[in-house]
Amino acid sequence: MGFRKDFLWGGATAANQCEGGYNEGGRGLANVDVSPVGKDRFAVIAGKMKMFDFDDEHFYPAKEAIDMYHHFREDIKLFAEMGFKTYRCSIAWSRIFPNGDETEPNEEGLKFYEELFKECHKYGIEPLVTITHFDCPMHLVTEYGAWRNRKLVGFYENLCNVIFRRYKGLVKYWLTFNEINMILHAPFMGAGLYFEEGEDEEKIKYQAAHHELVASAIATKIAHEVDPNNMVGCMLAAGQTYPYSCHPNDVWKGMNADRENYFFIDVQSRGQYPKYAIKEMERKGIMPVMEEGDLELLKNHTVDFISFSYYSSRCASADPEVNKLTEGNIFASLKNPYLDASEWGWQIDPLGLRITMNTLYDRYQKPLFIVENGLGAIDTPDENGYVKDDYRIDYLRAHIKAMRDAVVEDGVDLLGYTTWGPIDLVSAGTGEMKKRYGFIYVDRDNEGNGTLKRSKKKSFDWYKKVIASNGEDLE
Ligand code: P53
Repeated sequence: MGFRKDFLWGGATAANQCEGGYNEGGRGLANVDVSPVGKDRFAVIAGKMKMFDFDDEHFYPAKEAIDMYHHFREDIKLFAEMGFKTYRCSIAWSRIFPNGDETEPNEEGLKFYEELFKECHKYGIEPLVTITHFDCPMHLVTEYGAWRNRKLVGFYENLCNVIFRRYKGLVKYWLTFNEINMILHAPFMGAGLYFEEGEDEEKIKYQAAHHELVASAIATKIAHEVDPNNMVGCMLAAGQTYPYSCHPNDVWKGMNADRENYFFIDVQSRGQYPKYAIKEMERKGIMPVMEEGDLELLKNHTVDFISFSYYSSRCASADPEVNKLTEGNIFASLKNPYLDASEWGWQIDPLGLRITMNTLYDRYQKPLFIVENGLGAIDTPDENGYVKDDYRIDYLRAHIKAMRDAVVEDGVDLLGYTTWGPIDLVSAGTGEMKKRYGFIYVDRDNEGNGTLKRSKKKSFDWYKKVIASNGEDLE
């Protein structure tokens, strides 16, 4: 026995990292548009450098991205050729509500996704739709302070009301917030949060997190009301934290690092704030303001499945000497001496995926869905424009093996697997094009040069074989 017969193989993208067409079809500006490539990006996505509009000094890769706005038929056709059963994409909120706070949606935006979903169904591909993948209409950032403001819950509810009704029968699998825990690590990217000097950042983050959690429960409620067949998932940036040593202080540190992230999923899946989080927020004086009925909403509308991204495990130490080695990244992690790393320093740990799957399944006992996994690497096309990406195949093969072990040997219930960026797209962390994940090469560089021509890499045919054999043939 291997993967279930209806296992959902596919790939995952996000609107702002591939669509482009930032001002077409009536679309409004969003936080993700104004995040530049280059040295200032991290300060911007962390909410520490104010960037509420374009300037002349920076290059903004999301404006055109890989122009999937105009290429989606061609791209979906290529996904179908690989045999995709599912395609994970996201809806750009500001295509549907350009400012975020309108009462009436923008028909042109709705139409765009309707056509995209229909194109998927043409090939028997089931869309898996992220309602918000790091995006927030800019008007909601400048006028309301984004998710720090309770009003966002209502605006998000409007969005959900519109899309669940409009796409009934076209979309069954929904994710409420991409990597909801990213609000702690990159709050402007994650939730449109920007901080003024002297503000209590933690307090604001947890207040915004509460708003997102309530919004997620409301989305789940509406999705189930509109169509009982709808399946709603939460989405975690996962990756187990290992203690750097067996010193109990390291184990304790690692456990708490994981709880910082599990906190969100505990609420979305178990329907209540975990005790450890309540104690911690009380101690720090950052308990969020809640409205009457919030706790009931959380309790009554938990998710149907747990989805997550997995790229790497993490490592934690309580020893200040060891901690000195830490390198700054979105998720700060110690270097694990037993692991190799990608060109971007992301440590490669297939067994860590099996460990993470088991931990999540033990904790929630709900079906899992791996909605992101992959290797960001520099690809160099040969003289014929062909990319022989054996390194990518090796990474994916090892992770799919580990995932199969979790399913076959450990009994984890897994709905599907979508690799990140089946077609090269803009990196969320760095804004680069040269950090590529795709089976499909896109001719475009970090500065926006290139023809945007699509071509198949070696991994294209490999993944096609993997899907055709339902994960049996990985050679
Ligand atoms: P990029 C950091 C750590 C884990 C997941 O990331 C992350 C990030 C952000 O860098 O984000 C997810 O493009 C995210 C995608 C993103 C992908 O991982 O920085 O959901 O939007 O592209 C890969 O290499």
